[in-house]
Amino acid sequence: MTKSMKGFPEHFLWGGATAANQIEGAYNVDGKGLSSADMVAFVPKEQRTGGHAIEITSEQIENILAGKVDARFPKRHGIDFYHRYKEDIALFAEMGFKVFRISINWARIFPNGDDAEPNEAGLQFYENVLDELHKYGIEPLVTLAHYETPLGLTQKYNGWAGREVIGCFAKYAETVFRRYKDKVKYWLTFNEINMMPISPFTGGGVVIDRAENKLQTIYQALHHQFVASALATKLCHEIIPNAKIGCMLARLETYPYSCNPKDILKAQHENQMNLFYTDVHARGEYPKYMDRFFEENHIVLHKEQGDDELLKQYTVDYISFSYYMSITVSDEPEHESAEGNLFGGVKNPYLKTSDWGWQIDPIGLRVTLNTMYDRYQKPLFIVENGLGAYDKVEEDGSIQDTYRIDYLRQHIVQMKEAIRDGVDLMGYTSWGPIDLISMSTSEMSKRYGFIYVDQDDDGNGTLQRSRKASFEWYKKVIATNGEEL
Ligand code: BGP
Repeated sequence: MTKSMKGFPEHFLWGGATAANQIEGAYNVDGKGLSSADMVAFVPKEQRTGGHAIEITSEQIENILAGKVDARFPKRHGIDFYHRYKEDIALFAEMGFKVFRISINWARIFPNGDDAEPNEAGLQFYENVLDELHKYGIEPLVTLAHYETPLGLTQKYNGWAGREVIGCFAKYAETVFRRYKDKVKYWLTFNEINMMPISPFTGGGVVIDRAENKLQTIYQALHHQFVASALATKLCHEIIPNAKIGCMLARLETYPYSCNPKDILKAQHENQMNLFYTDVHARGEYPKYMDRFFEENHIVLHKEQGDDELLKQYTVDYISFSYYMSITVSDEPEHESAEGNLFGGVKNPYLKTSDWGWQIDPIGLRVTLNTMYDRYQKPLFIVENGLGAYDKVEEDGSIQDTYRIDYLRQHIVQMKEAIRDGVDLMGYTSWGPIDLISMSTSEMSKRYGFIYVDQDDDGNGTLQRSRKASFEWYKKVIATNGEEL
């Protein structure tokens, strides 16, 4: 048997992934400032447009701040990880996690985003979490920005649309690199950096309603994030020489609906528009195909001297991505649209969908791993994957989430195949190992966890944690390094 036939590498990083705003709660505790995520109110399903509820206008922000809005903000309360992290980490350790992905909420460290001094209580909180992880030999994987832009930066600079935010971010990054340099080896800069065009407020605290040329604002904000990401990479390597820092993309593997060359071309374009982000991060420059896109959309990026050099010099060490579904596109409008699919496209007749209409496609994960490794030859890390589903608590208190086990099993099988194809895969952190607040809908009932949290969409419940059937299953997967699925 050749080495590549052995399956998962010996030190494969198995674990789970979360984001501060979806788990911590305690949104106004210990000096934390408000962040973009704290402003997202719960919108009932019937009132949502496009399946999600994450955009916001400047007027809404003003009204919320003025207390004129009577709404619930589920991300402000999360699942109270802030006070229960010890219990939760003990459960992750019981499953045998090798790695746990968290994000640092920037507004805990710099409450307004541009304060002169960091907030010690915020720094101490993450230090406690990191120490708790190390107590069990769990390696932290830390995202610097996971949909949490301090609201102060939105008010002052329109979030990442303002170039000033680069400097604020660099200061924040430097602060946490220095503080946690002996505790964190794996870092990520921006979560799903390609969220910016889909939801600029979520992606970068950018309020778009008053922008004259929306695309200009969006791609300018992105340019600022690219530069900030390169700066963070530079700082990380200077401060923590043995650390690895990566980028993070919501990977949207896109298929042509048919062999009609028009469909093929359309799919190729969509794939380019998705891989553009990792092209910049990994190859260190804007790909040529973006020139045409910018020209046709009247976008003129304002770059400052040194920007291009920074991008070129400080490329990422590894590429991480989330993978939930694939997308299918057609040049012919009559094909039924895949409505629930967060990122649109048409219905793929070969795929089943989740309770939320996301098209489940494990083989697409193998395709994506091969595509990305061929393109970049850098190590890959799957930092999100999972099934959002309604769970039922049986009378005896158990939760038989076999559908979740099936979903994860099928994806892990394809990861193994990709490794056999020659892909260098560092690890896998399934999304939401403990139930958390949904990013796109702010629902609690969209559950991903191995661990159930007793809380409903209205915020009622004991917050008590319990193990689902998938808990034992994942524990076995990790213990056998992916051999027993
Ligand atoms: C990714 C985000 C996560 C997350 C996940 C699942 O896009 O990085 O924050 O929540 O999607 O999405 P949802 O919560 O909408 O089901």
